[in-house]
Amino acid sequence: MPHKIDDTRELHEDSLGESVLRHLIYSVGKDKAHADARDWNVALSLAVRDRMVEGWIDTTRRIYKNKQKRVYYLSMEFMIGRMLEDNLTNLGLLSEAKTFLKSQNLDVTTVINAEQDAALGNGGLGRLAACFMDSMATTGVAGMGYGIRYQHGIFRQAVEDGWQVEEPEDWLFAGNSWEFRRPEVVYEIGFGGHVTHDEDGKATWHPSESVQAVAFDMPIAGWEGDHVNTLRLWSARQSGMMNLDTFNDGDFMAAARQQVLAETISKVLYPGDHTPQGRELRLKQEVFFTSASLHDLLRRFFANYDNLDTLGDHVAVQLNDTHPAIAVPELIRILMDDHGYDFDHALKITRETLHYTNHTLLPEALEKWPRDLFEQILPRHLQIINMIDGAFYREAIEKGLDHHIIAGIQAIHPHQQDWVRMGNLAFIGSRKVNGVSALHTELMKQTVFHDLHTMYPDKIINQTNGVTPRRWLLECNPGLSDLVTEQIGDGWIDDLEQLKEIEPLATDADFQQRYMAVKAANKQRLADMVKTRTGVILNSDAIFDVQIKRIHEYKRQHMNILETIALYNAIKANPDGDWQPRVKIFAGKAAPSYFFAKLIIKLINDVAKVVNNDPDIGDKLKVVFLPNYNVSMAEILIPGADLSEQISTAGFEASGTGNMKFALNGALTIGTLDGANVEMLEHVDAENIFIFGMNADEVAERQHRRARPSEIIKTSPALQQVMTQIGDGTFSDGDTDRYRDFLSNVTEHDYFQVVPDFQSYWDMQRHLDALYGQSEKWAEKTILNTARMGWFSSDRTIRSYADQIWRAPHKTSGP
Ligand code: 26Y
Repeated sequence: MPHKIDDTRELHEDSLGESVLRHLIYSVGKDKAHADARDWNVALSLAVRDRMVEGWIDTTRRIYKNKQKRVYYLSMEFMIGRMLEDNLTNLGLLSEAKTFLKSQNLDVTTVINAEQDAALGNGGLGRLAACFMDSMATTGVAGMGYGIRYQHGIFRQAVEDGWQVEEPEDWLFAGNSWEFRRPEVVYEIGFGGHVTHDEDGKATWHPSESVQAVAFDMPIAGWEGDHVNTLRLWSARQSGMMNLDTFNDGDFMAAARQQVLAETISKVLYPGDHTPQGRELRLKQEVFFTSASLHDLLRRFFANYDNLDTLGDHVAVQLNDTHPAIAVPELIRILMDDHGYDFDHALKITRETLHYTNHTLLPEALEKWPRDLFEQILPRHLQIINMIDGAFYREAIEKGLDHHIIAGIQAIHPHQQDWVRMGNLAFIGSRKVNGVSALHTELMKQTVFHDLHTMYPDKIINQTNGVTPRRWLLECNPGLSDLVTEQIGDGWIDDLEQLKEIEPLATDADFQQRYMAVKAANKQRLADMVKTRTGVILNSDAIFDVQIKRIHEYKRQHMNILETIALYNAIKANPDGDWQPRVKIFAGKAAPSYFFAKLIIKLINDVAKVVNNDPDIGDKLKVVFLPNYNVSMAEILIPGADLSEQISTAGFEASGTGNMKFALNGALTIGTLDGANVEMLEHVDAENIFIFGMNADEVAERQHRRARPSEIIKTSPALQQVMTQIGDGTFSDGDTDRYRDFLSNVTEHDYFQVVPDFQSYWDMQRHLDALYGQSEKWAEKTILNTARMGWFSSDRTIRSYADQIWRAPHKTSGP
């Protein structure tokens, strides 16, 4: 690396290989003869980490010296995946590492795969946070991520007899090579207790319990490694030492109990995404990491400035959904109770500093907490929320809003008093509020935040999501990366719009042939993984049709499996027909408490069993459910896909980011006009993306009318047959009970409108079958997708946040 700061200049002049060997002996404590893949992984990771530290210290000094505006990204979730290849790539060390591993007769993939995925998240929101960390470092934003160092990330999903079974995940069991424990960075986080006021009215909160938040840091290097930011994750620890009196009395269990209680706060990730969550422990987790992060960033602020008046000029805080929304009253509390600001001034500073991103409109995923629970755990914060509501009320009256409307948008409804509504609180306390795609932002204005938007018409803005091209093209698809680089150079890696330059090659026969050869190799890699994990052997001439994401009704995996059954029936009715072979691949986790989602997984597996073993079908159709979907699995699935399923009920998927990764890697999209699909359509053009079904307005209208699906089913013999088979036990060994709930859901209510969209979905699938047969046309569209997806780089997204929300400096793109 170009960077050598004075005091480390002489520290490692040795080659990467030499430092790996040194770490193998002195850090891992093994010799070559006894080292296994994980030992090599750790030794290599430590050698790479050494090389990140210089740029890290250098970046920290530079930001401090220039007083560069800092950006803090507060997120309950960071879905990072493996870090070794990412860091090797960004530091330009990948080929040196590969050469060295080969010289030791080691298989590179085996060594890289020995790292556990860091899966500290549920899905899209957490993965977005990870892409943003990479892009903030690449674009030179002085960014820092704050989250929780969960001891157990999202559960491991096993599939037993077709049903999802959750198993504990233990990513830290062999340690985490990337992290630095910072025992000196520790904050006391209080809960419960009461509040006193002195004669001047100054409040003091006396918590009845407290835990310590201890920092663990991971360096995050941007492309080319010279800007290195920090991801700081908090771990919970008992306050003070173990109670020695209890211990000496011989009651070790009682002493240990306190410790266990404190540590539960960072023990495990809550595995729900769009399900209602009302657990005290989750609220404590939110307070825990938000409060620790605010204290930490203020401590850093005071290294440069001596009062908080101008906080918002030097610091921008981004709240990743409402999970850290407690930051609003917590920052006001610190300003008032610790630094003597009056309420109005504290609110003003807070509203200059905080910003809130909304990721969902689903009512059940909007956080609210029982007021009583708040009062118990956070008595001072509740007082402050009431003050915020009071100030807000006065503002609203001044702006001419009516009482009823105001009551509906305050944090606490003044007459019902039962809930603290975190979305309203975050909105009121933030300077800017953003949605994550154009459509989603528009719907925010029209629906959940309608009245707040009327009151503050400039607050809501759009920031369409993006994905990092380093992980989601360069690393996961080396074949395509090399091909592209051969044609246009490697400038696209941090300036993805340069991919446009391959557009003229979309109709070039030679380029098409080479592009499709890369796709074929990626399909083979995917097929090998499927064979290893499920035993199913895939025909690589088939269309690889992939739907991977959390299992949820609004994402409509069930519409996909219904279409699969209809296709199975059609093939069976005419086995000698000229069928385009297809492989249906599904993967994704269901929230443990979400029965219907688990039933969808069971149905997929039941259908797979019948279809895959039917001799009439053979290679024409295969169905696969891959257990335990995670980031590393996505890195194999996405480059190997021909077709990407983005089929949510229009109006429900805020953005989607998998949709972008697939298209970038040359899969064609079958999808609805939902989330960022709408903007993908604008970028790739209507001939290159396959949109079907109702739009958001039509869906809303139909839901409003409570239109019943039965009329439509009657007119569709194919769909009727599918329903009959699911009910009569065709796929459930004669069990006519198993899918009773499923059938009544779809045929009676069908809230997510599978039935009215079914026919257009089916028609579009058959259109794609025919198109796949015209291989030159397919190749052209595939190449155009890659060429036109440059705008969806998260580097673009981050620069846009930096300009429009954070007002923070960054490197501009391009040469
Ligand atoms: C409150 C709790 C139960 C909760 C926990 C996690 C609620 C929601 C979530 C996660 C939401 C989420 O992942 N949303 C997704 O965010 C992505 C990034 O913006 C979007 O692309 C995707 O459409 C959206 O569903």
